[in-house]
Order: sequence, then structure tokens, then C-alpha cells
Amino acid sequence: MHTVTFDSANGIGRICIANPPVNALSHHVMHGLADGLAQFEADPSLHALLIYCAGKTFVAGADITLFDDPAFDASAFNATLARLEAQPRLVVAALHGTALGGGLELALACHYRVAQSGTRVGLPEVKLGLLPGSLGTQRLPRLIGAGPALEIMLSGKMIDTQEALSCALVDAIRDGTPLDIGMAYTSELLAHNAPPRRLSQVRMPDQVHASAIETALSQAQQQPHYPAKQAIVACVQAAVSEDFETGAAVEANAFKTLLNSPASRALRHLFFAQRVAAKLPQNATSTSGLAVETVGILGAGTMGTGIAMCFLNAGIPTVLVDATAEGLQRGIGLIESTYASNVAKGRLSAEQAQAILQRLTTSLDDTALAECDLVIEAVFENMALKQQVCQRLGHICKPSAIIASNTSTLDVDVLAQATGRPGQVIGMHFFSPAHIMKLLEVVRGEHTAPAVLKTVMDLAKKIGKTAVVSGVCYGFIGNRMAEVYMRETEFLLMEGATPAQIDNAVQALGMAMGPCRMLDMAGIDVGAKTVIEYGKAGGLPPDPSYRAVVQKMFALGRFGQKTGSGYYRYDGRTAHPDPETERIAAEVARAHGIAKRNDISEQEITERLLYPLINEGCKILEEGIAYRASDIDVVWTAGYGFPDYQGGPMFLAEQRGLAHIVQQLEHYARSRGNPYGYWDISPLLQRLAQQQHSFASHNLV
Ligand code: 3H9
Repeated sequence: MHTVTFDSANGIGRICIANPPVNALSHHVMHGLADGLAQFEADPSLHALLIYCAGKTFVAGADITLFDDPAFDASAFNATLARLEAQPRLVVAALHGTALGGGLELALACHYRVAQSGTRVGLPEVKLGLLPGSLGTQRLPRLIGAGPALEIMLSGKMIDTQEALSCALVDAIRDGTPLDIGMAYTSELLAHNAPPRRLSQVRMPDQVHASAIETALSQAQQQPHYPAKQAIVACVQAAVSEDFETGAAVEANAFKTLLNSPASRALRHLFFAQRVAAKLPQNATSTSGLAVETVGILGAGTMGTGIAMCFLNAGIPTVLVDATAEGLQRGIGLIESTYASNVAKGRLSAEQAQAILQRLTTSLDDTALAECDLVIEAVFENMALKQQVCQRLGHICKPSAIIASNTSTLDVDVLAQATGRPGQVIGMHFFSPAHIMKLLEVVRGEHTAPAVLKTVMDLAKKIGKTAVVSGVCYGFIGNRMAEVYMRETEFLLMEGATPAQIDNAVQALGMAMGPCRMLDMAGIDVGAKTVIEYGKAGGLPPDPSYRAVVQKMFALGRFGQKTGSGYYRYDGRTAHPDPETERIAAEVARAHGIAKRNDISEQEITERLLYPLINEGCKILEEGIAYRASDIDVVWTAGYGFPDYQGGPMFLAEQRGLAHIVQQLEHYARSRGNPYGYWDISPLLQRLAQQQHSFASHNLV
């Protein structure tokens, strides 16, 4: 089948693009468009040209995979757009689904745009570290003004048809198939002798836009890690102050530079990583999954209520159960106050909030969960308690129900056995606050049925989560890797680095928050109890200095922000360095014979925190816990504040070179000593480094 076809009817030439799944601009599509246009040009009997798409959407942008080719060049496509716009006969685009990036730029080169109701449009290139490279930076400001155009391009957000109509980005909204609405609208335009409109010929009064550009520039300058933002502003500046050709040249140069920038490579990697993470092994994809119409949550604490809101927001009736009236009331209060605050902030109307709350049922009686299709236990993180709860759920839930545990560390296989129906059990590790954080680790147990895995992954997409599958191990993907990160943080503290020195080093790399600030915020008590529990379960290394600082802080009642002191001293939420922390760390170090050093560099801090974490990621890969290295990148960027413009820890490792990571791990093994195997290098990492292979060569699915 041809990806682009040309035909005509009623005096109107028609180019149809059919390149599933999203009609991306591949080489075939771009050439096909040029060919279709040539056929139109060759037939003087036609009065107008209509461009529309088959399938679920208009063109959703350039085919992003093309950008990996260093020889990629948009100029031929841009010349096609110029030819389209220059036609003396009318050119109309009929939009449906999403018209994004190069797709919207194609539509902007047409003289008129009609959209099916429900269409969304946008220029999301900035999310890929790019700018609109097919004259979007030049045509959009000429159509809707510099301020609104900057907002669309700098946010990358999609706008709906009503908004697009009100700013004249589309000319009409109609119901019907893209072909039908396109033909009807083109016929109307012809009947009214509507003239061709060419955005490239619109002149922009410079001064009207000056303040919008100035504001956008100062905001973009505050985000130097996203160079596309400043480049977009520069292009819009050219659009308002230069002629179209000069602006086009500014855009073309900037696009080329950004295409090869590290930030764009990282963001493009994550675009595909997030989509690939949803791909399951054949035995799961071949099943049809189960219907989930009602969800039950057991435990109305912070996690349970956050999880309940995820489902309520997605329109799924939810039953919330707690063992005590006090706990349940507190949970209901949390949910109500969250929606009330969303209404107060204008994010929801009062009617919408009420409709959401009507989907919530609460009960003190756990048999209220009996008919739910999925029940998630979100009780306190304690093995004995969770086992007891799982056993009870195995008795009361209907036989087809999926039983999920929201554990963050515990063995899902043990919990699965407790239910008496391990095939129906899965882990769903939400991150706090659960209704806000995007990441969901879906933990497949040894016996989890493929249909259960598929159902939960599909549901994750429905509730807007970025889901990653993990096998069973302590802490799954994210927390297991975070453990080695915290281990080295504590050793550095004992060796004399200050919390601020450590936090600043990793924040300079782009981490949203350093480990000491993070633990102060999450609660040192929570962190210490996890270490202590893990010790009781026999999981800790036989090293008495292992995470000794956090345990000491816990013993001293320094729980972090909530008690006013932890690694830092707090004034409300403002952290101040606290000499007492250095004294405590020095005392713990002395007790364990760890010598103070004065030569800890920023490079050592970042390498000692990140390289063991990468090494642990490799162990997770070789054990088959994660399906692929890119899944690990998704976990860290979506759930742990790892900067997206670095692409995730595994992507960063490849950028720095796997051989370099191995060499530095060996260096620290020598300089720090390795009695407990902390610096043992993953055989997979060793092998890939030696063979100069990428992590992708080890994808399991
Ligand atoms: C651009 O246009 C530059 C121009 O200015 C200059 C040009 C010269 N390319 O997300 P989904 C795949 S930059 C290649 O799961 P949804 C995706 O990987 C581009 N592939 O579906 C997946 O593949 P698979 C600007 C793409 O319904 C499948 O399609 N445009 C592209 O949840 C389904 O995707 C964008 O940034 C692509 N452009 O969401 C838009 N897009 O089935 C990017 C998708 O193998 N795309 N795929 O896993 C999106 O935002 C969403 O995909 C969309 C659909 C909203 C369209």
C-alpha cells in the first residue's frame, strides 16, 4: 500500500496520508506529499487541494527515528511546504486526532484548516530538545502573535479545538470523517471565493511583541539545560524583526544544532524508552487481559488515598476500606481536601469534583471489596501484617479478582502465596504522592499470570502512569538502586563531606534534589526503619558501618524536616547547614575507624554516587529483574528526580562510555578498599564494556 495517495472528486484534488500508527513524516510520506502536490499542479481542471489523513490521527510530527541520522535534513520537506503555500489555488488541511510538530507545520503551510471536534494541536518539539524545524517558529507567530506562539512552543502542550479556534489556529470545527469535513469545508470556501492565505507573507509589527519575547527569554535563560527554549525565543525574535527567509535560515541553523545536542539525544531516548517500557513478553501480549470496572483499596493512609484518587480521576469507581473509623475518616478528609484545593485553584469545577467523589465508596467492612475486579492493599510496610492482609483478601475477593500489593520492598512472591491464588497476584509500587507521581513499578511475581500483568499495564496507561515492569527483588528496580546511592552518601559523610557538598554535587549534575535533602524530606525515621527491617531480614552486608549515620540520626530523634533537624537544620522548609551533623558523622566515623579526608572532590562525589548505582542497574539487568536498560532510565527519570536531559543513569553511562565506568569502579575499589564487595563489577557491565556493545544488545523483551 502507498503511504500517500492522490485522487480527485468534485473538482478537488485530495492527498491522503496513511502511515500508521500516527502518520509520522517518514521519508516515504515526505516524498509522497511532494509527488501528490506535483500531480495536483499537473491538473489545471482542479480548483483546490485537500490534505487529510487516514487512521486515528492527522500527522503527529516528523518520524523521530530519522533524527538519529546525522545527515537528516528538513530542507526538502520545507521546500514542499513552501510550494504548497505558494499555490494559486486553495489548499486546505482537514485535521483529526492530533496534529503535532511537523504535522501542524504542514497544516500551517495550507491556506485554511478545518478540524474534527476533539482534535488537539501542538508543537511539542521542545519536549524532544528541539524546535519546530519546518517553519513553525515563523508561521505560528505570524498567525496567532508572538506571545501565544511562544507559550505553545515553549510548553509543548497540546491545545483543544475550541482553544485553537478562538486563536484562529483552526478556521472551523466540524463533525464527520476527515475526508467528509475536508470536502465540505473546501467546497464552502470555493463557493465563497475565499482567497489563498499565505502566512509567510504576513508582516509582524516588531514592538507589539517585544515584552512577550523579553519575558520568554528571561525564563528560558533560567533553564540552560534545555537549550531548545532559548533557541525558540531567538527564532520568534527573528520572525518579528526579519523577513520570512531570514527567519527561516535562523530556524534551520538552530534546528541542526539542537538535533545533535546531548539534551535532545537524551530526551529522544526517553521518548522511545517510555513507550518501549509498556511492551510485554509474547505470552502477555497474546492474552486479552481482564476487565477492571471497579477497584478496591485496603488501607486509607497517605498511600491508599493517593492510589484511590488515581482511579477516581480516571473515572473508575473505587471502594476505600480501612480497619478503623479514625483511619477511614482521615483518609476521606485527605481526599476531600485534595479535590477542594483543586477546585480553589481552578483546576477542576465544583461539579467535576463532586462527580469524581460520587465514584468513591468507603467502608469499615473489608467484605465491601468482595466484588472489586482489582484490590490493592496499601497497609503499613510490614511483612507479617501484609501477609495477614493478603491471606484475608484471598478469602474475600471474588475468584477472578486481581490482588495487588503496594509494597515498596517486600517479597511479592511471599505475599502471593499468602493469598492462596498466586497467579492472580502482582505488585503495584506507587510513588508518593501517588495521585501526582507518574511512575508505577509493576512487579511480576514468579507465578503472576500473563493476563494479570497485561491487565495491570493497560490499566496503568489508563490512569496516566508511566509503568515499568520489575521482577521480584529487594526494593525492585528503583529502591534497590537507591540503596547503593544512599550507602555511598553515608560513607562520604563519614569521610568528611558535608551534606551540602554532596547535595550540590549531584544537583549540579541535574538531580532534582540531593540525597541528604531528599531523606530529610521523606523522613530519616522512615529511611532508618527500612534499613533496620532489612537488617532483621538478614539482607544487610556484615559491615557494622553500613548506613550507620542514618541509624544514629534516627536514634537521636533527628527525623528531618518534620522535626526541624536532620542532615540540615530547618526554618520551616528552608534548610540550613548544621555543624551538629558533621559532628555526628565524625563521631560515627571514629567509632568505625573511618578516617577523615580533606580532598573529596565534586567529581568523586558524583562518581561514587552514580557509578555504583549504574553497576547495580547492570546487576538488575543480568538477573532479569528489568527487561531492558531503558526501563531503568524511565524509573529514575519518572520517579527519582534524575534529570531527563541526561536521559537516565544507563543512558548517561553509555554517553560516558561503559569502559570508563568500569575503570572508575576499579579505581574506587582500590582507593576505598572492597572488603564487602561494594565495588564488585557486574559481569554484564564488564562484558559489554570489553565488547564495546550497548545495553540495547541485552534487551530481554
Ligand atoms: C517534529 O515534528 C520536528 C518538525 O518540527 C520538523 C520536521 C522536519 N515518530 O505514544 P503512543 C510511535 S518532531 C516516530 O504509544 P498514543 C510510538 O513510538 C516530532 N514514532 O500512542 C509508538 O510506537 P510503538 C513532533 C512515533 O496514542 C506509536 O507511535 N511530534 C512518533 O498514546 C504510538 O505512540 C511529537 O513529538 C513519531 N513522531 O499517543 C509527537 N509518535 O507502537 C510524538 C509516535 O512501536 N507523539 N510514535 O510503541 C506523541 O506525542 C504521541 O505518540 C501521540 C499518540 C499523542 C501522537
